[in-house]
Amino acid sequence: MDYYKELSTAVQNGDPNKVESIISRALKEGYRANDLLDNGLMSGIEVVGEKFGRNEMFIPEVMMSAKCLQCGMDKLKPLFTAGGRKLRGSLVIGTVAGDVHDLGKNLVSMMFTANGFDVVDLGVDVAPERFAEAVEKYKPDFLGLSALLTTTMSQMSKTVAYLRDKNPNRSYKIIVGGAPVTEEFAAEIGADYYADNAIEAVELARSVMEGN
Ligand code: B1M
Repeated sequence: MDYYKELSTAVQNGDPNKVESIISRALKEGYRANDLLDNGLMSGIEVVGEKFGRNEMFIPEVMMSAKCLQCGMDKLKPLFTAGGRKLRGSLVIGTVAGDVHDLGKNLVSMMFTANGFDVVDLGVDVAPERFAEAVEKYKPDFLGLSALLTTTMSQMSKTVAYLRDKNPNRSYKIIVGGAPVTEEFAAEIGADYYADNAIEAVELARSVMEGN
């Protein structure tokens, strides 16, 4: 039984119940959560993205596929959570203004939580002022900004500039990520770090906290 393919197809078809039942079966048979995420769920949403880009899928269908991905991530979440671990640090995270894509951000949140970080998730479409209020209130070690659209990358830049103007000596580090974001862009806008994916983001945060 190729559970990865089945899972990918269920995401493409927008069938959350099927996603849940395939994951249950696969886990019983010893499949690893990480592999089900990468080879099944993510592979399905990639195909959806390609079809969406070619106008072969439309927003209502894409939203169902997104729901499937979130459902699958929620089902796998307990397996990423290592209970009783020492708290390593804290993160405030959000998707920048004008952007409602939240699955990547949710995945980053999930991985940080699973690795013992305290996470405050501000949600989507977050204005620079709200990020500024949150870092003032929660005093995190890291601020994570996510953007999925080329058109909202400028909001990432505006947010970093706004935070710099508010507090030129900020103590927290800014991590940026999302499909259109690059390492060069991160450096250009004055973010501290770029991470390609959720695991890379948490690994780099951990190594910063450990002083490596
Ligand atoms: Co949108 N969408 N969408 N969409 N959508 C994309 C991004 C697009 C590439 C599709 C395409 O055309 N092929 C395209 C963007 C083109 C561009 O700008 N370059 C696009 C478009 C155009 C749009 C609209 C403008 C469509 C329209 O209205 N005409 C619109 C914009 C709405 C808005 O935000 N204002 C729109 C709407 C939507 C839906 C609402 C239908 C839905 C979002 C639902 C939701 O998020 N709850 C949606 C979806 C699902 C997608 C695709 C298909 C999947 C995105 C996703 O969730 N991927 C996407 C195509 C694609 O990406 N292949 C597409 C899974 C997720 C886990 O990956 O978010 O990339 P991702 O996160 C990755 C990394 O990027 C990284 O880690 C994760 C992996 O571990 N990462 C970080 C992300 N944030 C990070 C932060 C970090 C570190 C790493 O540190 C802080």
